[in-house]
Amino acid sequence: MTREEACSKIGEVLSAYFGDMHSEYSPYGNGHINDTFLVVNTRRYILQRMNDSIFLRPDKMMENIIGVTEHIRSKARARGGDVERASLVVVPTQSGEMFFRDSIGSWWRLYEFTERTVTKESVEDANDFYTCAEAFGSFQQDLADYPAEKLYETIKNFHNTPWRFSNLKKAIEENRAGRLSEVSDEVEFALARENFAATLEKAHAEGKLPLRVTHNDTKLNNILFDEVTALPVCVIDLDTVMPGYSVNDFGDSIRFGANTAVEDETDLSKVSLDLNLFELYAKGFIKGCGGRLTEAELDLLPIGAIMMTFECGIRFLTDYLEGDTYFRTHRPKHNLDRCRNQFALVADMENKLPQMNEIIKKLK
Ligand code: ADP
Ligand code: GN1
Ligand code: MG
Repeated sequence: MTREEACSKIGEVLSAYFGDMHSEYSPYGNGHINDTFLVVNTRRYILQRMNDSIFLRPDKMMENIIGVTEHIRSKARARGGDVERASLVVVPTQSGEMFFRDSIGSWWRLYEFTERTVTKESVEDANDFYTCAEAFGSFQQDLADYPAEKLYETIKNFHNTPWRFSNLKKAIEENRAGRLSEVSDEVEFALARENFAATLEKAHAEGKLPLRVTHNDTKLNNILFDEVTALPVCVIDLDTVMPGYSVNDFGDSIRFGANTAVEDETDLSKVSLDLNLFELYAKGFIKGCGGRLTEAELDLLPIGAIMMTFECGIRFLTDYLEGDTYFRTHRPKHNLDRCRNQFALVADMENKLPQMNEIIKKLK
């Protein structure tokens, strides 16, 4: 089923939530995974079709989200924060369900639109990146006492880089979309880093890197900023909240926000790691984590940045080889462009590893 077909029962969905009330709706945002719509009637909502080829149990995912959002709201209440906007608010259907399954089997959920907020697709003001870091750090902090055993693993092995690596190898062998000959440089780049791919899993196995409840998708556009104060209001996109490594939450933000180019920029001379943004983010994240990061986690922050960039690059390459079935693409070779971009960033980060280490040493 195409995405258009999967979304074809949207009228039925709106009836389940709003009965006969007339609603306007239009596609919204720049997410690569779910189908997001802005719905407007007496107020605004975010309606999403959950991607059930990626999230195999949307019902269990919604249980995670309800647990996590309640937990975050209780933390905001305790510190006298903006409770209403502190986390996503799931809106039930008229019959009281926390999600809706339409007649062709698509899974939907509705959130209140978090008003007076904006999303940023790139760092326009360096201070936004600092406050974003603090927000992702304190998000992790807020969930430090969340019972991890209650969390359903929405995507198995999500940030298990050696597992991602083996998927790439399988995609190379199968060459399902017949594109292998186009990507020999990228394949060579990836295969040369097989040992590196295991660094964090190895540190974890040796007891050096703890599992924590983490966000796992810490892109800048997964934070809502107040449109007046420009301060972060809410961390969104909670689909992948699962046990993970703090350094990956750090790393994924660096990958996306400290790149001097956007994720799919094709002029690779524009791609590089902005060390000033790296330093600002590190400062904010360490502060947001409230002194909880261990010495080993602090030392591995720069590796987390390279790892998330490398992993994302191999995921884009794998998807390209498999015929673009995972990430939403907007043009031919989009996944290949993204892969090249991420690998260029990895190469620059490898050169700048000594400087990244110096920065962390200074901040510890
Ligand atoms: P995806 O998993 O596809 O990335 P997201 O949940 O991140 O989907 O949503 C996509 C975009 O929709 C976000 O980047 C943000 O701009 C917007 N968005 C999502 N939830 C809300 C909300 N509650 N209020 C306002 N905007 C939202
Ligand atoms: C996806 O959903 P979105 O667009 O925030 C992906 C991330 C990738 C990112 C690359 C569930 O994030 O893992 O890092 O694209 N999310 C999922 O931009 O796979
Ligand atoms: Mg998102």
